[in-house]
Amino acid sequence: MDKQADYAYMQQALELVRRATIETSPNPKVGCVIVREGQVLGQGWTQPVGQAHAEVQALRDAATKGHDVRGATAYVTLEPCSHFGRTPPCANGLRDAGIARVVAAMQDANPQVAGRGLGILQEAGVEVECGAFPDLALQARELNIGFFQRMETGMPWVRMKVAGSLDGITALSNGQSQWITGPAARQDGHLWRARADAILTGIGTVLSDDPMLNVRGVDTPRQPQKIIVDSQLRISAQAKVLQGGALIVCAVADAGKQLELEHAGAEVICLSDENQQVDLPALMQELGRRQINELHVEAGATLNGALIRQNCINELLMYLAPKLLGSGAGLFNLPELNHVDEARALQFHEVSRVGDDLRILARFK
Ligand code: AOF
Ligand code: ZN
Repeated sequence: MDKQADYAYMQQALELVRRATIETSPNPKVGCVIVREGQVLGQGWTQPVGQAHAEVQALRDAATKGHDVRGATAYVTLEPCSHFGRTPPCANGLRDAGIARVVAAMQDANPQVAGRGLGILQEAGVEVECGAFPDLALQARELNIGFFQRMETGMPWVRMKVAGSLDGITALSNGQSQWITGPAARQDGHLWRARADAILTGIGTVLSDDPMLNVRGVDTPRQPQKIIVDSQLRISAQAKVLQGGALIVCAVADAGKQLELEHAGAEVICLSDENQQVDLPALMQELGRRQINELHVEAGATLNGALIRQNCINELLMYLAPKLLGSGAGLFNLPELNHVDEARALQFHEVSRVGDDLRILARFK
C-alpha cells in the first residue's frame, strides 16, 4: 500500500476533527475519510453526543454524492466503535457497507471498544491497520486529551490557568489584580474555558471577585458546568456564579444552607478528607464519573497549591505579562523546599506569544 497516500489521507481525517463541536463531549472527536483509487468518496466528523459518529457521517456523505463505497479504504482518527452505545457500532457499519480496508490512527481507550472494533473488521476479512504513524496518533490523542485521560484514569484532564507578571505575581498586596495581562490573553483564556466541560474555582475567589465563571466574548454552543470548592459552605445564595446552575463541593454538611443553595439552583455535594477540607482527589474521581473530560481550573493561590500538592493537575496554562511587580501574591501556595531536587518537575509543552504576553503550557511529569 502507498504509505505516503495513507499518511496524507489520515492528515485529512485529522483536519476534519477540527470541524466537530465541543458538544460531542463526553465523546471523542473523530474524523473519517473514505477513499477509492485516489478519489475521496465521502468524509465526516463526529456529531453532537447522541448523534452520528464520524464513520456514519462519511458513509452518508458518500451515499448523498451517489458513490458506492464497496472496496474503498476508510481512514479514521480513532478505531471504529464496536458497541451499542447511544449509536450502533461503526465497525459493523463499515463492514456492512463493503469497506475493504480500514486505517485507524489509534485504538480506542474506551474499555467497551479497546481493540474490539478492529477485531470485528478483521474477522469480516477487512484489512486493518492501526497506529502506523506515531506522530499522527499523537495528534489524534491530543485532540481528545480529556477523553483519553478519563478512559485511562477515571479522572478528567485538569488544566490550571494562571496569569501574572514575569516575576510570578498575580496580585498586589493591596488586592489589586486586574489587567496584569492584556486583552488578547484574556480573550485567549475564554477560548480555553470554552473547550472545557467544566470550570472549577474556590470559595476565596468567589468571595473576593464574585465572578460569573462563564465563557464571554467567544462563540460557544454551550457553557461549561461551574464547580466551586467551598469546604465550609460560605458561599452566598446570591453569588453570581450560581446563575445558570453550579456544583458546590463542601466538606462540612449544613442541611439548612444546602437547602438554601439548592433553591438558588445549585447542587451541593459533600466530600471531606481527614482535615475537614474537600477531598480533592475524590472530587476528581467524581468529576470523571460525571463524564467531565476536560476541567479548567481558575482559582487563587491556596486552592491552586492544594490541587498541585495533591497531584490533581495535569497541565498549567500560564499567561505572563512583560512586567515586574516586585512583590505581592504568588500564583501557587506551595510548601517551602529544603532542596532544589524536591521541586515539582514540569515540561514545557508549548510556548507562544498572545498579544504582548507570553503563554506557556507546561505539563506535570
Ligand atoms: C467512533 N466514531 O466518531 C466516535 C467514537 O454512545 P455512543 O454510541 O455515541 O458511543 C460513544 C463511544 O464511541 C465513545 O466513548 C468512544 O469510545 C467512541 N467514540 N467512535 O467509532 C466516532 N466519537
Ligand atoms: Zn462509532
